[in-house]
Amino acid sequence: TPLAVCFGEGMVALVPATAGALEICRTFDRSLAGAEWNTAIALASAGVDTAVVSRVGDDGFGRFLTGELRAHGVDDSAIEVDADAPTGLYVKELSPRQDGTVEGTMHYYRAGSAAAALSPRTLETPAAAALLARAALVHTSGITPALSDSAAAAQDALFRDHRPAHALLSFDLNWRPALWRGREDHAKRLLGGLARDADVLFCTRPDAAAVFGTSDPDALRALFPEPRFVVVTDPAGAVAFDRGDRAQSDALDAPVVETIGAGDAFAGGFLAGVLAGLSLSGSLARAHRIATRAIASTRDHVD
Ligand code: KDG
Repeated sequence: TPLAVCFGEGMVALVPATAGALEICRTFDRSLAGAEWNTAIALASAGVDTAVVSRVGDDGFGRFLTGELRAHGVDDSAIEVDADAPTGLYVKELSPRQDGTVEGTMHYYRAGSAAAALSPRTLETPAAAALLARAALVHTSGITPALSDSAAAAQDALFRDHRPAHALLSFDLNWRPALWRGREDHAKRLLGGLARDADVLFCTRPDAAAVFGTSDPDALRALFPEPRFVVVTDPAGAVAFDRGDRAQSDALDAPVVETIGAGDAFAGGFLAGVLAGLSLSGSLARAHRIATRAIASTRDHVD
């Protein structure tokens, strides 16, 4: 069976038990987060053989995260444990909306985390090199190069010197301006280059507008003719392109609680469809089904 390898930072998310300002929230649920890790869990839950290449701290949160991956059937053999730096953390703030859903805001506690020390060497460890050598798919996102210069160098290596010869390289734009403060122009150029060099590009309409200057799927396809797949999403649905093919789909009519992590699950479902040889619309349908599970709770990953 084809192997998928996801590359990026895993984090613990602390999610309040009830909506409201953080100054009044007393009880938090600890769960796994991190875009590429959420996608890894979605891929595994769709039946794909999946591994994560990353780094965590030698601490309880790091052991919790790798345990969660294993519980979801994801291979954690290429996750380095850093004795000197902590596992990344974020706190989600939940603000009630008029329509009964809640809006999540992310507060990061990740500067200097174990994953910020990702570097090209991470890809050269025997465990990571072995996984990459047999990967059919490698997935990463625009969050990883924001972590540090060495993490950006690692991602650059993944796209060039260490690019697995026979794997599809998948890139989710994941625009996180909070991680790029004061370096937005540099970030947009960098992310544009990565998007251009990927085989699969995922982006939301608002992220595409912010980074590429347009949210129109056909204009984005014109900007990125090279990747075989371009997938543009918004809460109402998605448009996907594969060579000459174009498919459009509506989001399922399912309960929405909170949407952070939905895009990661969507990417996992879509990529599982591609690996299984489904049609473009078949892959979109699979993506919507899994994303529906991610938006049904305040957690980021699918259970
Ligand atoms: O897509 C959801 C992710 O954004 C969330 O799990 C946290 O990885 C994260 C990030 O860096 O924002």
